[in-house]
Amino acid sequence: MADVQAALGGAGLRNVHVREYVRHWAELTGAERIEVISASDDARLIGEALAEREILPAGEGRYYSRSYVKDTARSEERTIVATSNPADKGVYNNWRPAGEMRPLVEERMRGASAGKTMYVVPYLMAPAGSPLEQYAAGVQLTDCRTVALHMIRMARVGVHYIDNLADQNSFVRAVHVTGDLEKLGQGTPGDQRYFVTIADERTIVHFGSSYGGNALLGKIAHGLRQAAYDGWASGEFLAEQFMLIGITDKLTGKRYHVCGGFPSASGKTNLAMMLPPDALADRYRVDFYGDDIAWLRADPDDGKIYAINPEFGVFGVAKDTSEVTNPTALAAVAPGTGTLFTNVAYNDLTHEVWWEGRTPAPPADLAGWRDWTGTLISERPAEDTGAPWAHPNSRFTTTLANVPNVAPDFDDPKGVPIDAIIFGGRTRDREPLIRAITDLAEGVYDGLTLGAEATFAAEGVEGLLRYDPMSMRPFMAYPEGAYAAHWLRVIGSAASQPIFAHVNWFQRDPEDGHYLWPGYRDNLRPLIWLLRLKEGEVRGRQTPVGIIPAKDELDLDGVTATPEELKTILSIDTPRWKQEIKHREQHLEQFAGLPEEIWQAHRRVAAALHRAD
Ligand code: SPV
Ligand code: MN
Repeated sequence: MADVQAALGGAGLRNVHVREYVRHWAELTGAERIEVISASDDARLIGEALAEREILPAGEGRYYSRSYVKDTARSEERTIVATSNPADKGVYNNWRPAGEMRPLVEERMRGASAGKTMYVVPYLMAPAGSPLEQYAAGVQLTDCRTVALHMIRMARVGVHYIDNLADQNSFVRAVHVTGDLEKLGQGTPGDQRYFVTIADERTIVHFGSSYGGNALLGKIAHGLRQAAYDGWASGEFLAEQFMLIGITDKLTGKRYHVCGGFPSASGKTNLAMMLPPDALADRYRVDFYGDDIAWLRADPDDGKIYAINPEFGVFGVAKDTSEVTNPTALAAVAPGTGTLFTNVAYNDLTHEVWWEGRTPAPPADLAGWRDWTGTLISERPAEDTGAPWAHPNSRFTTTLANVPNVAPDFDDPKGVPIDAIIFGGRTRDREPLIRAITDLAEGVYDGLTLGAEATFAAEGVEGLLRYDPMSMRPFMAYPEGAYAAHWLRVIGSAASQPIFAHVNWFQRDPEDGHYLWPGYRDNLRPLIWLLRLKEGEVRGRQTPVGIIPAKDELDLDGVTATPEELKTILSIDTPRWKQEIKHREQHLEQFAGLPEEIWQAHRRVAAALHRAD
């Protein structure tokens, strides 16, 4: 048994509530040693992990790890939000009673860290000094060193974050136990994994994984699920799966900030790290704040909505990251950045890494290359020759400060004032390049009906989108009706309202399927139009589903799209929208207690479409 008090005392951790919490879980999990971690321990932990071959060198100051083959992504089916109030049950939060879940998880965690070190990771999911700091402190316990290394990159980690709390008992208790990964029946009816946020006790208990959102508890479990619940319970803020960028007009000196949600595979990280297209680079600068989470609050002093990125790093999908799609991400994982790669392909001899889309073709010389499972590429069985080298959910983990265009004020505790909130899903039809929405209820309605094409055509009815409200479907922590009401209340309390917009970079030609818009850097153009619309510099064209750019209002200098392509992406397909509105109605009907303002917004849009023929 670990000598808990000696370990905590040695680390200078004085907070008595934290000490009691660590003692309780050390005893329950049977951990052999306790070690308190601060960010300054990184080099030592890296050295130990290299010595144990938990990670491998991947060039100067970069590292590589492989996960267990059945532990490669978040598991939505095994993720639960529990509370003691049955009224907290929503459609997507997978609610279960706290009293039922706690013993189930504890039973699995009991003795499961025997022989291991339990790392105590005190962290803050906010820039220090943020007005939301009281919701940001947490202490993750983990029995996996690689998870501790990831936490140091993804959150602000250090004992002082937890010892100086105004309310010493106000921290999230986040317990992670890996379990015996080979015996957990992942994906079978006997699946042993449980990823539970007991939201009304501010306690997170995750058992049965060491990967991503299942194991790095600051990010998704605290930064989204727990924070969304806290934001609602306190009435103070929203926690959303949003990217956050700054756009500076160098001519006028004005700075704007845009945040927004995108379902997975809809280009959120590429947008967050975007650079301006060459033709606009003299006039505009784009700054990176965050690619995955934003907390939003109304500031009583100036009546604006402010956003922070509570994270300290980026846990980005490696697949398809290249000089063309995202050069800033490549710079952020360059030698010397301390980046951790997981489940990409790795070369034993050269220590290089590679993933699908990194270069048009895989390395020609196969010597030393192994796929994400560790199998030598040259020895893969014939039936596997076409299989990807990297897992599709392989990742890079690097800090925000490594992103070359990180905003100079990314660490500002106050956050940045938000001018626009955007939503966008991958859709081959119906959604134009951009449509702006100036009414709050219509903006929230648009977020609630955000959808993207289902990945597998067989999954759905023709033309039916997979709805992902505000891109929060996997992270919803309380009922959707209350969620919509909370949005209306928080944003509605601001004297100066952000403008909303829906964007779509992925419209295709119905005949040959080619993309009608070049995307990537050129996505800055519709955003600039949106900000100009908000400033009253352009007027756009009103349609039943929002304002779209009038011909000549978009700056298209250097864009290769043809006039026909532009015409399609800047128009509304009314018959398709009439069909869409029926799907939306069914989608919204699932949500009990949806505010009347949202239904009114829906009916206004439906009536406007009906009139447009
Ligand atoms: C996501 O899946 O949306 C992520 C990665 O941001 S994970 O942390 O694994 O949830
Ligand atoms: Mn995410």
